[in-house]
Amino acid sequence: MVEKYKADIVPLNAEKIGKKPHGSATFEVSDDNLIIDIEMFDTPENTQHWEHFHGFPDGKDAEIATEAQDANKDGFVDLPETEPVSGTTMVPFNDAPEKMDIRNDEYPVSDAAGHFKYEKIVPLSALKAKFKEAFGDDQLHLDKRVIYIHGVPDSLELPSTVAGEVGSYDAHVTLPIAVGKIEKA
Ligand SMILES: [Cu+2]
Repeated sequence: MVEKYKADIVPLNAEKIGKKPHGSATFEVSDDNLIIDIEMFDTPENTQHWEHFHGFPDGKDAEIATEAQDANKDGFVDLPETEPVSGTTMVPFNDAPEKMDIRNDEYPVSDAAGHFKYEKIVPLSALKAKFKEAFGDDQLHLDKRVIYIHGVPDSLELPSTVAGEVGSYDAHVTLPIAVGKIEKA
């Protein structure tokens, strides 16, 4: 049996970054694999874009962040500000999602037009084992998750009120630029 999920991905922080990143994602879950397809348009060009699904380990339904989540009113919705509605970073869409290694440089890079396409076949049992290790649940619950696309160039000036530093990566890497609710297709 194959379960299918999809997400329409809409811009976040568009006014501040001067781009309106948008796109779509599909997820196909079979017995053995999770097949992921993500395509994005109009992202900041020539930039690596972190992308993940975010959610709540306790099973609460995650929602997409909007301007309303700009708690400190600095004009930016940064990564920490998404957490009350979207939960925490869970699974990366990078070279090896099943490793659940969030902090690396193995995410897609947009071309000169701001386009990128990400396709990955993930071994589901490995991912579920790792997911259980991290969150105590061996089910991904994709229909309770949201997908985030992050990343603006270092050259974009961010006020010091924009948070989101993760290890050695600063808020440019983690700034959310687009988000979509994952739903059963
Ligand atoms: Cu993320």
